[in-house]
Amino acid sequence: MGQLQLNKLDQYFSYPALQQYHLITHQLTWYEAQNYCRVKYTDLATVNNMDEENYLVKTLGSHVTYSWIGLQKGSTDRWMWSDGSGKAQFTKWRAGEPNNAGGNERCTEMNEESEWVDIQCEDSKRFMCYKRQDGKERYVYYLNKYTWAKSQDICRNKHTDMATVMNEADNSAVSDLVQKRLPDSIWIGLFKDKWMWSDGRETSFRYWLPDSPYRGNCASVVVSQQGRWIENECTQTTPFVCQGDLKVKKMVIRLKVRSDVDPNDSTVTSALLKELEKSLRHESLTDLKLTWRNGKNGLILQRDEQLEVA
Ligand SMILES: [Ca+2]
Repeated sequence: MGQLQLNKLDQYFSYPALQQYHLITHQLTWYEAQNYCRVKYTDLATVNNMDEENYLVKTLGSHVTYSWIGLQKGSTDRWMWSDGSGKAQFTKWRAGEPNNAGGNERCTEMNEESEWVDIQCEDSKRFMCYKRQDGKERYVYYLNKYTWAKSQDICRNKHTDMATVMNEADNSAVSDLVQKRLPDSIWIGLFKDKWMWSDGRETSFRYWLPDSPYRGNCASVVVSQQGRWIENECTQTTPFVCQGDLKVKKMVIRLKVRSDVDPNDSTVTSALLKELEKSLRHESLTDLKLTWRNGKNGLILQRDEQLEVA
């Protein structure tokens, strides 16, 4: 049996590109979509921050109008940070707060005594943003008064996000800045919601479309609204976005072999398979199974006269 040359193997195959989001254009209910994503990929898409939101919008392109993401209303309210960092660990509530007066207090102000109070998000207030720069976080105090959602938009567009207060030192820093410039009560980035990610992550980035009339327990992305999210009935059927790697990977490898042996001799083809497998395992691929795929005329290997050296 002649010598088989498999040196330049890497030129003949490539790995599937690793992508976090996958648009699936089948129209399914939220639950069907969740099941589909869990079987084929990892889960429905989670969006953790503005960078991922932008990538999501890019993934959707103009292929669809609406798309499910992995956000669903749960049963428990939690106090979360606007910048996505999740549930509040440190809090500085005024005595008797949060009291959810009138049943609709879902946003947080820091009062002039540096204590926190839950109030309605529709109130207009001065607000505190922060920007991340060179690994440091700096607060930026805005004197114009807006609703909590509008303040959030401004902070995200001009800086990083609304102010996150992780400890006593942060709380003093925010409060000092307010006292020095113009003492008032201000919005901070703390809000309350029941929404949960399908993959179990406790991140709290939200990108709701303001004043949407739709109500429901599942979150849908509206492509025509810069990818902002709306509540939607979970039984509606729309396309959706999954995240994670495809669980079943299939690669078709085309290879050229320079040899003087008979290409349709089964000992040749099985020896080739062995060599290929060795080579692929060397590329740190595990759990792989190689088979030959017949060509058009039923032959596995076909002579390429121009390449053949007799
Ligand atoms: Ca209150």
